Amino acid sequence: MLSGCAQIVGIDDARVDAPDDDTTTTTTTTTTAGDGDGDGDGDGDGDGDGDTGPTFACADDTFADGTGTVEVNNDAANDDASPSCGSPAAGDRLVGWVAPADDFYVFDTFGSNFDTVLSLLDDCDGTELACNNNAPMSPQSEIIRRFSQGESAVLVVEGNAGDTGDAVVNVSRVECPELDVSGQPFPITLSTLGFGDDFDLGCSGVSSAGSEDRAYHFVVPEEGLWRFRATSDVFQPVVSLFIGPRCGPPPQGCNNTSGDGRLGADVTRRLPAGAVVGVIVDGIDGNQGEFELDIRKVDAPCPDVAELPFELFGETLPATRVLTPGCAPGTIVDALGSNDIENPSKTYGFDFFAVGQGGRAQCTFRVDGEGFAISLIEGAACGGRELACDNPGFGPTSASVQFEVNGPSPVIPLTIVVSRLSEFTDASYDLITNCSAVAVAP
Ligand SMILES: [Ca+2]
Ligand SMILES: [Ca+2]
Ligand SMILES: [Ca+2]
Ligand SMILES: [Ca+2]
Repeated sequence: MLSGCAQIVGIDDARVDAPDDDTTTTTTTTTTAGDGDGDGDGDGDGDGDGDTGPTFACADDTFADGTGTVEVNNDAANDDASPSCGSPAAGDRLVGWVAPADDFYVFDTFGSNFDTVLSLLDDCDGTELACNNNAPMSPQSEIIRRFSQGESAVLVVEGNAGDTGDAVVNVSRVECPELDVSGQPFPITLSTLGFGDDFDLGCSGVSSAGSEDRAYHFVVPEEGLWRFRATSDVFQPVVSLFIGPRCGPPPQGCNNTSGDGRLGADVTRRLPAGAVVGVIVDGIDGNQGEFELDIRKVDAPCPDVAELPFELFGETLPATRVLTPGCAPGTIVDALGSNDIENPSKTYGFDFFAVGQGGRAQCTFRVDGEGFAISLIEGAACGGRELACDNPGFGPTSASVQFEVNGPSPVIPLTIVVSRLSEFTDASYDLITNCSAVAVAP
């Protein structure tokens, strides 16, 4: 159902704390389909279905319970609203809606028999909040947005390119992530116990199948570097961070390598204000239970080195770290074995050159020294997805990651992260970049 849900290994994640989200049992109302009377079907808000929200003077129908399905027919609809997406000047049906609780909601037209456009207005003739013509892989439309309880919207349903027919308008609460922790004071004590084994994150090649897990929403309050960290006295947490309001996208990064739940796991990324992210906390070895989730802004420059030269010799790590590679620990025990300390890392920006049509290019980034890990993150300023991470363990004296492009491609900013594995890592390292390119004449 959800794209990218191959990672979901169970279907028992049933929002045990929110039994009202089962959209299949909520009221279905049907506007007299195909009645051909324009928008004057007269049921307005006075359909006796118990909705107590505002009256939408413009609406052809309303959602009785805040979630569920409303069916409308657009064959003879008036052109009352003009969504900003799709083709203009199409007849539309307007459906009033009031949020039954603080949550993220999915508005879609799946099940309609024509090419739909869907937009949300904050009121009749109000400001457009969102607009969608086509959901991925579908001519139907889908919008996901957070609303507070009692906030309302007018859903505009119309045809794309003159299309009309029977529209099915669905509203449901986002089921994964389940809980929105935005605005909470951190750290907070949470638990994965009883919330089902839905994810096998495969973080650093370690399976988290068999351990219960839970996903949390977080809305980024201000631009900056944000750290998502979980620690536990009862299990070794795995932390995965993804962008978007619904579980499924590939993660920006994940981490599980401290080897001790007390030391925890963390992912840090630069995120824009207002970004909606999900953080999944999972376990390994079949363990689950109580943990502390800490989400906080990290005030530090990132990358440490704006432009990585092709050869750097005798590099040393700073005292602390901003980013934690997915394959290296963020927190370690000091050499005396008595204190938990931040494991240092250093970040380098690199602009991967533009590649022409038919050309291809490749770079290998290698850290020479014993006891280092290296990570490759797409995007400028420590803000993207981790694409590769190499932790060779102790013994080998180098670790490397590669990036390759088959053109055409613009310049792609990257961030390289070098981290220690422990206090016994070499004091310095060399960082060597080897690139090759095949250009094709236009
Ligand atoms: Ca219209
Ligand atoms: Ca469409
Ligand atoms: Ca779960
Ligand atoms: Ca799991």
